[in-house]
Amino acid sequence: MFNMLDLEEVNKISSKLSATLSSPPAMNLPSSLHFEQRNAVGILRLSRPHKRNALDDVTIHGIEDFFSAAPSDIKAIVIHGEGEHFCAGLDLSELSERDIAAGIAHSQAWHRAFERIEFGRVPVAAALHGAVVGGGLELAAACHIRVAERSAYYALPEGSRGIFLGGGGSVRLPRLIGAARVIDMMLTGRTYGAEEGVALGFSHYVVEAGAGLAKAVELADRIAGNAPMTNFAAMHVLPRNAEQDRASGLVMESLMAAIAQGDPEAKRRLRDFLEKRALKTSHR
Ligand code: 1HE
Repeated sequence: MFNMLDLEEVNKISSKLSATLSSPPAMNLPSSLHFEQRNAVGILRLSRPHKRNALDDVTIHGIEDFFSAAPSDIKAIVIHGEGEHFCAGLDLSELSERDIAAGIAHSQAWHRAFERIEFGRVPVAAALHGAVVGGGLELAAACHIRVAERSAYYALPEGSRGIFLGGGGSVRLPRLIGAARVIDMMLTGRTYGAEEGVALGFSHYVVEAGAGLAKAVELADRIAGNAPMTNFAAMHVLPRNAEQDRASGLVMESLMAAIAQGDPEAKRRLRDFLEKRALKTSHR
């Protein structure tokens, strides 16, 4: 049994413990990445503007680490780039002396990092502007929602540099705009602007210059208010169902629908609707 004094002590320890558990763990990000949290939305900024946010090995590992351990009170993430461009792709200065085995390992490190984005814990929105090229486009393609400012343009300079996609782009980009267009971009260096990009499927939204981050945060905030099971299903089940055979997809859909409906959060929301209560998003 606790006496009065012990109980106070226990309460103090317990509130300290819960404060520790709900505050973001110290993140050891490289200087090329900057993190900030606004309520339930985490904002990750590519912060290497002097190199047009080119992705070096340290940044790729930082992205993998961040998406593997994003604070648990974050329900959606926005990624954007500092300076005039979203991202100039692979840091070409690191490319020079790699042998074949090191080249495969390098590409696989990008795959790991971008898989953490696409199939991680929470949905990710990208705010795009300026160059979204090469590995920068591969990074954008791994996100779930893309908002493009009018300055955004898409290209695959790999073709003219004598190299190939290595960050999952040959798998993800054809699913966005079709293999024939990706082949054209690679072979001819064709560039698409923001308006064409939204029509083709590169982005979901086009906004005015300077409005990309605010729009992406607004969308992320809305996403963060969804029931977690709905976000899980949209991120993990929807894209897999689009790829698997029809019969398996339908079974998976039934299972996911039943799981989502069975979640207490769905039951609460349905009750609120039926009892005509205003929907309160919980951001839990
Ligand atoms: C870089 C990089 C980079 C800029 N790696 N350092 N990606 C590319 O082929 C795109 C290469 N970059 C460009 O075409 C242009 O830089 C931009 C059109 C994006 C921007 O142009 P601009 O005039 O604003 O900048 P800049 O003067 O070209 O570059 C400024 C600095 O950033 C300069 O360094 P500085 O030390 O001389 O000031 C550039 O060298 C540096 N910089 N982009 C290294 N990419 C997993 S496989 C993925 C394969 C790929 O991504 S291939 C595509 C690579």
